[in-house]
Amino acid sequence: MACSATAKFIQPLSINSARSAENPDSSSKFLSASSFLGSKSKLFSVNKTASPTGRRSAAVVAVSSDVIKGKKLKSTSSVANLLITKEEGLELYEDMVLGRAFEDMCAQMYYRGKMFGFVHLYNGQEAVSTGFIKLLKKEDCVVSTYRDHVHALSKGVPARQVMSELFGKTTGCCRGQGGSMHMFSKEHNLLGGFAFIGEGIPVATGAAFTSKYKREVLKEDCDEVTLAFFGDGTCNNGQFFECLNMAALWKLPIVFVVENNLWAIGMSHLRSTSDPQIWKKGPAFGMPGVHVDGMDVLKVREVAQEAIGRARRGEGPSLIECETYRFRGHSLADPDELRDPAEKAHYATRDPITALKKYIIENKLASETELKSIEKKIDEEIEEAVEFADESPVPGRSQLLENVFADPRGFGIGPDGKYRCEDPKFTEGTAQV
Ligand SMILES: Cc1ncc(C[n+]2csc(CCOP(=O)(O)OP(=O)(O)O)c2C)c(N)n1
Ligand SMILES: [Mg+2]
Repeated sequence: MACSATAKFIQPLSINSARSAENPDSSSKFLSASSFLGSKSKLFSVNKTASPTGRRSAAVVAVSSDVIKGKKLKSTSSVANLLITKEEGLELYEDMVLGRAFEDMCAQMYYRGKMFGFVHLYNGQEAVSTGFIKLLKKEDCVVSTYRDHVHALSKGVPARQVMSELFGKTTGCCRGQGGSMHMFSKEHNLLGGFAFIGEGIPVATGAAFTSKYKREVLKEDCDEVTLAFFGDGTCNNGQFFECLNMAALWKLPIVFVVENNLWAIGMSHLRSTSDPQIWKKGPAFGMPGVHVDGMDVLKVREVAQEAIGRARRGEGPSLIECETYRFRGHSLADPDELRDPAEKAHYATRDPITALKKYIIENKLASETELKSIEKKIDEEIEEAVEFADESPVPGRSQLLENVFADPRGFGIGPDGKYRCEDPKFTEGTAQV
């Protein structure tokens, strides 16, 4: 039978030591015991038909930061993987609070008319950005989507530069020419911000190819890794499959990070894809596929550590499906009337920031007061970012044609050597070329 052949092909993966090789069924236990996954039952019924043997979960890597509390793990290497120090805990907390506070401020500024075009916020998904990006080196690359502000912040682009970009000001990270969906910073190796879905995946694959080429052909000392972030809806797009193929074929140092927030605008993930378990597409191309609770930054971090390490060691790509949820509408223009209030309420109880805070306090990594002082510091940083953006100048008209033509002479620049757009009559009627 075709389905059992498929089940046979999907082999257990070596990406994560927490998935027990001694107990191959532990992954299915993890899934069924999990209080997570609002979509769990539906996902399961879909897969019962696809794989009646139940072997479909063989490649799921079950990771659990819960075990940290009990410290009951026998393998010391796994324990070492799971533990976070106070400094690490506070770094994760600060980054997630920064992402959340920044996005909340964006909503305010958008409704006050300070930003233009579509603005897509990241609230609820912070554990994914933080869990992955805080493990990177500056030289590593990140490729994002239109929901990109928080990836930029996690990668170290200063909040004032991101806010200024959103305000369309010259002090923004793209000098005001990109806006919300096109964050880019050469200095931080943030390669965008892409408005077309799936558009960033080939760019990320190319960046990973560059690293491999530098290392293997040019013999440079280069172990850089690229992270490609994209959504569940994007996984139905051809570029996703083409890039998985190339990445596996050439063993590229890349991690494909799917932020499965269960929705693509108003289209449910379960209604739009033949097999909702996206992680399974990894093994189909010969790379590890992992499903992780994307509302738990420690679990995400653990999986990320393995995948990034694997890429850095030259062992090839991984596909990580982080199941998460966005707490706001698709964009700030979306009234968010399609999603079931019960589903929203379910995920609201799983707020990744509240969960980390609880973990930090319960494990005595830091006190409530210490966390409050981080929140206060972030609030000040965001206020300062808004002031900075507000006071920054708008780009000059001549900037309109920069980065549009390799040589703007003949179009943007007239015979007198001046930018045509500087002529006050430039926008009256059709400019003569
Ligand atoms: C090539 C292309 N087709 C269609 C769109 C319109 N579009 C914008 S967002 C979106 C849904 C993407 O959903 P998902 O990948 O799950 O990301 P999320 O918004 O949930 O983060 C679509 C279809 C687009 N931007 N690009
Ligand atoms: Mg989505």
